[in-house]
Amino acid sequence: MHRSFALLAMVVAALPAACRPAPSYVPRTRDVVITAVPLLTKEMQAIYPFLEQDFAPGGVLDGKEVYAFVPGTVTVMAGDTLRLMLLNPEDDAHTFVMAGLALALPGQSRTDTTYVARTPGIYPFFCSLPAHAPMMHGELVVLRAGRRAVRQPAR
Ligand SMILES: [Cu+2]
Repeated sequence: MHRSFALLAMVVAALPAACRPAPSYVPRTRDVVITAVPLLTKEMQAIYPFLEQDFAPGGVLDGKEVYAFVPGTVTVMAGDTLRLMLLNPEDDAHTFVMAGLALALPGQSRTDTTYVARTPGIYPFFCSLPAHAPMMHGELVVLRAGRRAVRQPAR
């Protein structure tokens, strides 16, 4: 019996990686830092003169300012625990809203929280301030964990 098992183990080890069963995934804790970054704000009109027209009534940014969450996409595996650090280094306030989570991000603040990515899917996160929508957003991508989580592309 031991000999058969050893032979099987040798055969499996000799298979190309694509043919071997993927190991079961063990959820982990991930540190994720997301920063609110100003891209085109009213304060920048002195640097970019074109912004004066953009922010004027009827301009393409009338009533808006462009901010981003960096990174805009966070990818984890189902079951992972995220230690989220949300940084807002500038003086304007923001929010961070996602399924099951709604946080105020005051100016020049750091907000720490924990989030468990339980279910596979794509979850948008965004700032809920109307002047920052729809530009200030991102996505949490939660991949299915388990033996079939990692697949080779079809040929
Ligand atoms: Cu905002």
